[in-house]
Amino acid sequence: MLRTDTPVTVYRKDYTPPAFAIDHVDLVLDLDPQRTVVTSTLKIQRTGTADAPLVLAGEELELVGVRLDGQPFSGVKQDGDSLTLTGLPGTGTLEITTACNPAANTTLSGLYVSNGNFFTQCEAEGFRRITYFLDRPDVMTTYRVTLRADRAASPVLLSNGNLLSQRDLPDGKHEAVWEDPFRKPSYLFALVAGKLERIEQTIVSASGKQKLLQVWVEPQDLDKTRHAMDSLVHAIRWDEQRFGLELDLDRFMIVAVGDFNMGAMENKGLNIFNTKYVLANAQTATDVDFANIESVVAHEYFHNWTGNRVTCRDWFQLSLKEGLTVFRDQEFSADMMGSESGRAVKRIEDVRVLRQVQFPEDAGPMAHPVRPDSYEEINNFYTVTVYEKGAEVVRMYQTLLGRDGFRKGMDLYFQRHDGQAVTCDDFRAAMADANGRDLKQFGLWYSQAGTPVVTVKTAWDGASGTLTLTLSQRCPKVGIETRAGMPDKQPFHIPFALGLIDAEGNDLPLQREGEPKAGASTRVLDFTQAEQTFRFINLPRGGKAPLPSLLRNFSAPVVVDYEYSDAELTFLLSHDTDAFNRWEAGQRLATRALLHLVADVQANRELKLDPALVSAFRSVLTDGALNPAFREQALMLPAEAYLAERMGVADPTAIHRARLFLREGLARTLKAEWLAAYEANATPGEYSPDADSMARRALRNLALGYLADSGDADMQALADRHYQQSDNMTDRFAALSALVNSFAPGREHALADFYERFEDDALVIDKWFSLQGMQRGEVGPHAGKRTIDTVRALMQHPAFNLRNPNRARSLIFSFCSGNPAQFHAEDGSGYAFWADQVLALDAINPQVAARLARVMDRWQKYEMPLRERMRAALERVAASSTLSRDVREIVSKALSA
Ligand code: B3K
Ligand code: ZN
Repeated sequence: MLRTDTPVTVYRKDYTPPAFAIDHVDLVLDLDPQRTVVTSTLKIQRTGTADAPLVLAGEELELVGVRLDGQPFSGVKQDGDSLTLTGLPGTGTLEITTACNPAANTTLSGLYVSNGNFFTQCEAEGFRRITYFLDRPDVMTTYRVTLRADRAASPVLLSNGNLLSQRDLPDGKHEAVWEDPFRKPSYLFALVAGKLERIEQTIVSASGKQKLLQVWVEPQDLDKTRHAMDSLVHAIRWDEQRFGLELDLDRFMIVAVGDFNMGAMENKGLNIFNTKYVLANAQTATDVDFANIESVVAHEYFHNWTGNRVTCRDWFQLSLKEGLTVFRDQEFSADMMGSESGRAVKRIEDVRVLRQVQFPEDAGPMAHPVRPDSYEEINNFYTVTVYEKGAEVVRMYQTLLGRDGFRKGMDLYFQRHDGQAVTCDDFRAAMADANGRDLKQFGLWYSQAGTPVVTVKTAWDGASGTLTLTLSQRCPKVGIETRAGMPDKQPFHIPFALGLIDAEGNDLPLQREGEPKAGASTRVLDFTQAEQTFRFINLPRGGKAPLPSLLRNFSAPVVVDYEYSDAELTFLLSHDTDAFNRWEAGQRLATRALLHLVADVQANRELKLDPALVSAFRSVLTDGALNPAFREQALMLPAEAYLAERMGVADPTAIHRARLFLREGLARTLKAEWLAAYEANATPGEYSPDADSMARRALRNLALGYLADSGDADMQALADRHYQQSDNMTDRFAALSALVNSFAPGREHALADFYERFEDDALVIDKWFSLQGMQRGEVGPHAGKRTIDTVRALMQHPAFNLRNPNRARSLIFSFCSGNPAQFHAEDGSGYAFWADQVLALDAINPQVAARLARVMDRWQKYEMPLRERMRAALERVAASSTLSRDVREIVSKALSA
C-alpha cells in the first residue's frame, strides 16, 4: 500500500516571483556539533503586493527568536516547514535566531559533521536546514558570514568570498569574518570548519590580477592534492582562452570531505568536493580517477560563470547551468587530451554514458524533458537527462552555429544576464539573437522527453551520380507524456552530420542540390520535419553507391536506424575518417553478434564465434597506427546493461553468458595479438598521468583482462606478476580485477594483499569493495557461490559503513547496478537485498536511498518471473509508512508506469 497522504507536486507553470527581495544577509554561526546557533539578519524589501506575507522555508530548525528593526516581532507563525511573517513594512531589518544539530544530521544536506569537521551542502534546498530563508535560486543576495568555533577542534574557518578578519575569543574559541562581494542565491552558500591543511599557489589572471588558489584536505591527504591544483589552474586558463571568462574573486578554495552525497559542489569561491574527486597520487588513484578529478574540478570551476554569476530562475531550469557546464567540462577534457584522436576518445566515452544511462532513463518511468515540468522532490531531478542530455543540447547549438557563433551567443548571454537568475529560454534567445537564427523549433529539445529514432533510406542513381537520402524521425510519448491530455509531440530540429565514402575509403566532397559547387565532405543537415529528403549531386558516376557515414561525431542525441550490412560496417570500422563513427561501426558489429549469441543461448543452441567479428577485432588490435586509447575503446564489448536495452525483453543471464562466451573466444583466438599489444604498450619509467601514457596503459590493461579470461594458467600467472610488479594503482587494480574475475588461483591472495596494503586509505578500500560487488558469479568448477553471498558477508566487514555514501555506493550500488547478471538472479535474492538497503538507507540519507531506488526503473523490461519479483520488491518498499519524499517519488512512479 502506498501512503495515503497525497504527495505534493511542484509545477513549472506555477512559478511566481518572490514577494520580497533580500538585499543583504548577515549570518553569525556559533558552531557546536550538537547545537549550532545561527543568527541571520536580513535586509528585506517588499517587491510584491502590500499585504503579502513573507513565507520563509526552514527544516529541522529550533526557532529561538525573531526581531524586526531591533524589537521583538510577534507576527510570526511556524507551520510545518515554513515560517510565515505577516504585517511587515516595505523595508526592514529582520533578525532570526535558530538552532540546529549538525552531528545528528545524517542526510548530508544543510550543516553536518564529518570526521569531526563541519561542512555544508545547500543545493538544492539545504540552506533551509541552516536558517529560515527565501531558499529559492531567484533570490540573490550579498552575504557576510561570522563563524565562531572552538579553536582547538576547528582551527580553520572558511566561507565564501574574502576573509575580512580573524581573532581569538574567550573560552578557547575563535572567530573569522568572511564577505562575498557577489550577489548569490542561498544554494551557493558554504562554510567549512575543522582541522584541515592546505596546499596553495598564486596565479596572475589574464587581466593581470593576483589570485590565491587553495586545496584544503585532512592532514594525512596533503600528498594527494597536486593533481587537483594542477587541474584547477588548467581550467582557469582554458576558460580565459576559450570563453574570455576570468576568475572574479581574489581567492578560490577547494575543500575535500569524505562524507558527501554527490561529486562536488560549486559554492561561490569555496567549492566542496567528495574526496574521490580531489585526492590522487600514483599509488592510490587510477588513470580514470585522475581524468575524473580533472573533469570535476573544471566543472565546478566553470560553474562560477555558468551557474553562479548567471543562475537559474527556478529549479526547472537546472539544465541551464548543468547542461551548459557539462558541455564546457567535456570540451575542456577533450582539449586536454592534446590530439584529434584523443578528442574522439573523449567523445566516445561521453556518448557511451549517454546511451547506457540516459537513453534508458528517457524510456522509463522517470523520463522527463531536459527542462522538467513538474517534480515532487527536486533532488531526484539531478539526472543524466538534465546533465548529459542537457550537454548534448548545448553541443547542438555549437554544431548548428559553429564555434564562433556559439561564442557570440555566450558573450551575449553574459552581457544580458550577468548577476541575474534566468531561464533556458533566455539562453536560447541569446544564441538565436547573436547569430540572427530562428531557434524556435530547437526549443522542443527542452520541452519534449524521449530519444528520437531517425530512420535513414538511401536511393542511388548511378547514371547521374545522385544520392537521395530520406530521413524520418519519430519519438513516441514517454513517462508523464503518456498521461491523458498531454499534447502531441512535434518533430525536433536535429543537426544531422554526415559524410559519403567511396569504395577506396575516401571522403567525397559534397554538393547538395541547389549548391553551385562541391564543398566540405562532412555536412550538417538541418533536419526539421517528420520526413525530409536531401539530395547530393555530381558524385562519381557509375559504380556502387557511396557509403554513408551517418550522424558523425554523434551530432544529436538520437538513435540512427539504417540497415548496414556486416561488410559495410567492417569497411567503416577501418576507413571512416570520422573516428567516432569508426568506433560506432565496431560497436554495431559487436552488438549484432552478441544479440545473435543471446538468442542462441536462449534457444539452447551451440555458441559459435563469428569469424568476421574476430577478424575485425584483429585488425583494430594490430593497427599500430591507431591511438591505443581508441583501440581500447573499440575493443571493449558493449556493456550488459546496453544490450539489455537493445532487447525487447531483457534476459540478463543469457546476455552475461553470451558476452562471456565472446570475450573468452576473442581472448583465446587472438591470444598472440593481445600478448603483443600487452608487450608493446608498457610504460617504463616513473608513472605519469599524461594522455599518451594513459592511452598505453588503457590498452595494455584491457589486453591483460582478455588474456586472463582465456583461462590459460600462463596468462593468469601473467596477471599475478602484473599485480606484484605494478608501481601504480592503474596497473595494480587492473591486475586485481583480472585475477578476481577470471577466478585465477592468485585471486584470494591478491585480494587480501590489496586490503592490507591500503587499509588506511578509504578511497582505495572503496575500490576493493566495489570490485567484489561487481565480480562475476562463480561458474564451471567454482559454481555454487553467488555474488550476493559475498556482498552480504562484506556488509558485516568492520570497514563497511552504511552512513558513508562512498562506502555504501562501493558495495551496494556496484552490486545492484554494476552486476546485472548476479543482481537479477532468478530467485529474487538481489531484489530482496535491494529493498532491504533502500529502506535502511532511507532512514539515514534519503538522497542516497533515492539513487539506489532508481535501479528498478526498468523492471517492466524483464522477462518473467523476474518482472513479478521486481514488482514485489518495489511494492515492499512502497508499503513502508516512513518513506522519504525522495524515495516515495521514485517507487511510486516506477509502480504506476
Ligand atoms: N550542482 C551540484 C549538484 C547538487 C546536487 C544536489 N542534489 C554539483 C554540480 O553539478 O556541479
Ligand atoms: Zn554542475
